[in-house]
Amino acid sequence: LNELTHDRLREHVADELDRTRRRSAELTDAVDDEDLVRQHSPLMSPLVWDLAHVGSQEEQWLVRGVGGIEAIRPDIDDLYDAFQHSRADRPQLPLLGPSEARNYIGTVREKVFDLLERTPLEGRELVEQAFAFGMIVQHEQQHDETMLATHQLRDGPPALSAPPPPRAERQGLPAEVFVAGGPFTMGTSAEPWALDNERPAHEVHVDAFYLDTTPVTNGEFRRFIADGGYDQRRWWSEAGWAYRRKADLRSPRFWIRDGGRWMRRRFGHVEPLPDDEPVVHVSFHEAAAYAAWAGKRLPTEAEWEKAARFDPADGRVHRYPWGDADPGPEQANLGQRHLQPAPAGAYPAGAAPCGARQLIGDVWEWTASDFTPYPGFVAFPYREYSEVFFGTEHKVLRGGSFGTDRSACRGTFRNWDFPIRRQIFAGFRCARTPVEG
Ligand code: AVJ
Ligand code: FE
Repeated sequence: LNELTHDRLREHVADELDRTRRRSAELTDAVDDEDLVRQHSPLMSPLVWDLAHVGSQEEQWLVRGVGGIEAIRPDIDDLYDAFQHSRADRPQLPLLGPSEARNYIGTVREKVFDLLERTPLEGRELVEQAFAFGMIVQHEQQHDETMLATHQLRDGPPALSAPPPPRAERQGLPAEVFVAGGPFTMGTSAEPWALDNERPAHEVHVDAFYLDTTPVTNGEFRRFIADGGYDQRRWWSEAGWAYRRKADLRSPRFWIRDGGRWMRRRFGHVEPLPDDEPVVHVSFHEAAAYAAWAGKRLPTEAEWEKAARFDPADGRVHRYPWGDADPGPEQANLGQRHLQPAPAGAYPAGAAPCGARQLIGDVWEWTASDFTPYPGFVAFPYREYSEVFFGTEHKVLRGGSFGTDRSACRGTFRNWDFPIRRQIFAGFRCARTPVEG
């Protein structure tokens, strides 16, 4: 790599840090100080916690860890350690106030830019050094999506706005696409900003399957409700039914029954439920129950990734459904550009070789898979990032949502959450095993 390349990489990292910080500022400048320190839901931290947490991690991983620079606020490490305090307990902590938090993350960021200036970003260490900065970008972007979910839970007048997503032409689109059986390469060893849980690349055999061309829509989900889906034990797993009863679920979160019709609340607006939009704010259990009712099932994450990345034309996997180019506004609804999913069938330029659409962006998609390590997994940079979450407690979600940044979303990216969670921007699509004979 020549000098120019190093400078370009440095410039790219600096741009990504700036772009990300602007989003964090937009999400937190949109409301007043009282709103920033308030807990809008026991499921979420106050926004001011996320803001300072992002700075605290940046101080610990980059300023101290990579830079070996003297600590700025070692006294607050514990306050912003997600493992020390549950989200529900965070409002009671002696947190930094809004202006203190803003000053603190600004000070950390100045040190990071000094560090970026004098970090060689070359030779053997290049990948590791660039990764540390990339991880910080992704971490802040993930918290920006979490803060967006907090906005969705917040009561009161709308604070955020964005233009509507593009329309869709669904006519002539088949309901399902076919993916032939055979091996493909799952995960990655090459993607420079891939997190530990996406590594390493390894071969996986997947039997032939059908996959829904688009995510399941509100209109389709409405039919499940109208057919008594929430009241019929037979569509639900044991854990799903127990949760359905305990939480008294009757519809996706934020749906409102208004006389004879369905409305939904979205970032402070109450509006008619759009039938053609992918359903969002459903738990894994509701997704699995719908799939059973439809005579289908949820895809495994291997199936999802094969549909998204494998191109039978060249026998290779690609970074995204459309190829190896970074996502742009033509391919996918990412990056909080629109504050809702685009109608099912949108983004023809983002279609996968198998014909499936909207695998990237719009809504996170629940898969049937538990969050477990790939063969050859090595925890990096520490066990608390992914390893401590492996097991049967969490289900994998794929593909990112309208709230996910492109830096934290790719064909190999794995998100995870508890199967009862509904405040995240999660929907699903169904899969089906071909009947033999
Ligand atoms: C990957 C979205 C499940 O929000 O708990 C943020 C990302 N990890 N800070 C989360 C994360 C540490 C993580 N998820
Ligand atoms: Fe975090």
